Amino acid sequence: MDKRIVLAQGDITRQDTAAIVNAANSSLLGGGGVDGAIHAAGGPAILAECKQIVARQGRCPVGGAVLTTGGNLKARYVIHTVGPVWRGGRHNEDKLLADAYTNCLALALEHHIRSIAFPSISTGAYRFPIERAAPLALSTVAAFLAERDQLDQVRFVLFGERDFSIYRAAYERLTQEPS
Ligand code: AR6
Repeated sequence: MDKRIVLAQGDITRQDTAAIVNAANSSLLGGGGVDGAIHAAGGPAILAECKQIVARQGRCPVGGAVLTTGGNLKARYVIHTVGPVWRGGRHNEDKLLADAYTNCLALALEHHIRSIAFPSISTGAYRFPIERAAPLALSTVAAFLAERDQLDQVRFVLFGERDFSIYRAAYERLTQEPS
């Protein structure tokens, strides 16, 4: 596994990476979960910029990503992405989840961001099974990093102990796989 990928247990709003990722919805107007926590901690400047983006380019598609200020957060930027809602696994959910991670990383590179923290996208309100999401998230990020050296760290910040141990197990499994 790429050593630039790091797992941590905690609150994404407290991370000191240059950018943190928000698991948003297409309206970009806020919500519960990570989205609510990020807007609450970052203050109104984030929502104001989200509204400008929606006025300019419309709602954010599933798998897409947009960048705003980090407002009052330690992170300078928030990258808002929209993961897929789990609908049984046969509605392109895997591809859309991978797109969400990849588009966040591509946007980070465009803005010369060298460190980024992800939550576990789609595995809360959107009900994507975390046992399936974890290896997909990790392998998608590893594949992206394998071809690029502009990023120093990609941190996965897992909120609960159970989420953290599922990601850790997936990380170890991917590490053992011959590459
Ligand atoms: N830091 C890190 N992870 C967190 C935090 C936090 N502060 N809070 C929750 N999590 P969710 P989704 C974890 O529901 O499934 C919103 O209403 C949580 O335990 O935040 O992509 C949006 O507006 C879970 O593992 O995002 C959308 O409508 C993970 O973050 C919808 O929810 C993702 O859970 C998006 O749903």
